[in-house]
Amino acid sequence: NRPVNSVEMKKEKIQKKIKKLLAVIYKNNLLEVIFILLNLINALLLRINTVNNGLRYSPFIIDLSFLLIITLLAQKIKIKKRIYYYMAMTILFTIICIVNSIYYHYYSSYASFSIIANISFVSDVKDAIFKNVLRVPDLIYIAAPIILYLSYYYLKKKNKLAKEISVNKKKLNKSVLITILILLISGALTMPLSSWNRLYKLWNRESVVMNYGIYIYQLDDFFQSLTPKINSIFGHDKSLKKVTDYYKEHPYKKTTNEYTDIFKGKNVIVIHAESMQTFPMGLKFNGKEVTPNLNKLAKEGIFFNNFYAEVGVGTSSDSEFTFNTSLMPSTKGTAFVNYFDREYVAIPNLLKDKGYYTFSMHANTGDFWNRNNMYKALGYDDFYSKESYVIDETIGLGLSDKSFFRQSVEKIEKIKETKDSPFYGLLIMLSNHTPFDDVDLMEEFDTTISVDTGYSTITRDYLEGTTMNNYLRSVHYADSAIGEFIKELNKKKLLDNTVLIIYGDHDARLSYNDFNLLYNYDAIENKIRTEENDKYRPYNKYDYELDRKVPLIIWTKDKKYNIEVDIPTGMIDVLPTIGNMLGIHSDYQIGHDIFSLKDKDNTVVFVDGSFLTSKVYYNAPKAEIYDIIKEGVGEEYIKERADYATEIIEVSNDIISYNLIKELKSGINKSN
Ligand code: GP9
Ligand code: MN
Repeated sequence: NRPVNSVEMKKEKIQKKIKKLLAVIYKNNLLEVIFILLNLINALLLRINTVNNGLRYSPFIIDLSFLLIITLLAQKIKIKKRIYYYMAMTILFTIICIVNSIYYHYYSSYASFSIIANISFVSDVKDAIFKNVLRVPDLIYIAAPIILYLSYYYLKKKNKLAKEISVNKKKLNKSVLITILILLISGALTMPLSSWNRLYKLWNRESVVMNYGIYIYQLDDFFQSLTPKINSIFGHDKSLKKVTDYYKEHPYKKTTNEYTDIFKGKNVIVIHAESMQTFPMGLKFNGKEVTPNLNKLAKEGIFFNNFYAEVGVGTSSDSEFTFNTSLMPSTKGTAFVNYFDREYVAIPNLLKDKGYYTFSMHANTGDFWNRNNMYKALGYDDFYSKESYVIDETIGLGLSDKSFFRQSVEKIEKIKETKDSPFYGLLIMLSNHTPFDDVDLMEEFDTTISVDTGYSTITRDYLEGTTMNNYLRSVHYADSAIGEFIKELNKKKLLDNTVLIIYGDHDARLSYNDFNLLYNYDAIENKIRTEENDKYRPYNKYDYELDRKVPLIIWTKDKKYNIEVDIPTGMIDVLPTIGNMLGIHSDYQIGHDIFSLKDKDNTVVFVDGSFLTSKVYYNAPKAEIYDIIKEGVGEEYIKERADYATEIIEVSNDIISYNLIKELKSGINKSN
């Protein structure tokens, strides 16, 4: 049967080539193939056992590439000795799988070197192993090193192990490298863009394993756990001096104002409003407010209308960090993830010292942002995370805000009944989280505009298809969840003797074009207004950057304190300002009590060194000044504040990296 045309000839050629390649592999690399297969299966089993995504393409391909690289590294080792290397690697990978498998069933997340290195954790692990010891799926991975050794033994006996490589080594290595590259590119193409960011931030460990597989996750975790340790080896003395000098120059001085101690001894409920910005509070559609509940609270309480979250890559967690400690967030990693084993002075710690019961409630896994661990350092007595809630209605990332609040009220009621002390509780919302596109909550708010053209009324769904549209509906849902929560609290008499604090944790990363459409849409013409139009609302890139504002509201049921504060205020100012009301302070707070500012010209610092005052916004990376009051400010004004911005960023970084609060505290104790 001779081939009749060129296609078949080509086919036969390829078949021959594959056969030849297989023969070469069979002769030279049987051990490698078995090694790769076994560890690939283990990684797959682990994913089936944990995230249950055995069929996903990218982690499979990345595991394969990773294992190919491991075999490439073995090429430097003598053929006879390679089995030791492969055995050692297989045992290591098997341990990684077993530990993560056990860990996952206990904590719903993956193990981390930095967390395992933490002593207080060891007893938990013992607990985990004890509770899980009889689970067969956690031990199934052991088969890999056993099979590898048996195969080696068998191959050796049958004389099928390669004694000497029979092909051009360089050529082989090159083709393996090309294969790895192709595999990696094909894997990358199937991954969502956000997964790259997660690999770097490592705040959502589950998603990293889901996209990159267990081996890359553990490698990533290893280096990330090492970074803060390496950072804190060098430069300690210089930093200690800088920080000590800073506090000598800016010591905490008690000032009293009309708000001092007004809430002393009261219960505190803090709502962490996910991605809640300030601008929706000023919007109405068809006569209906987007955020009627927040608007009401703002009117009846103390409303900071020029308030900014000062987050870095740690987003939600940075907000919590800065709110509670009055330090800027870390710019070398994330305080919650990389520096949870440090000492901090935080609102929960301070109130605990005053006899409060402190807790946090959040219906996501406790491992997100490493809250499980960081909360111990911040001083929370208890953390009611996902396991404490019945997931009976989900939106976006997890339990819906309405259900979360419903269930939380019951818990707070119980706390009030059983604890003989005032309480401080943080409630972290979840539904209004990017990408804001959960269909269930979409139908609730109509964002169309109706205009009278003189002849008829036309309705324009002008925001249709934009993230802005989804965001506003999602915000409306979150607002109504807050409204329901307050109603329930009131019913259960939980608002008496209680202060409610609400903050937006960071902006929602909406686009400039979405804002411009929102502010400059001409419904009659059905287009966006330009500068030539009389009704054009000026909106430049700095107006856009300043639209990142988030609300901060302090409210009590008696509506005794109602005032709107337009002084630029940052998250860092929360502890000094609210602390003054609660009768607490931190010796290390860097922010200011807004009600004690002499010239009312506060400087809000952002993590990239940019800053805002009531006169200017300064964009540090671009070194551009946006003159808000259009009166012009001197160079000195900018320089002074730019230096201050750098200083407080550095001081905060040093405190966090070198665990300086611990040292400063013991210094103070010594001098006392
Ligand atoms: C996670 C939630 C969201 O539990 O707080 O975090 P974010 O993505 O906003 O940083
Ligand atoms: Mn957030």
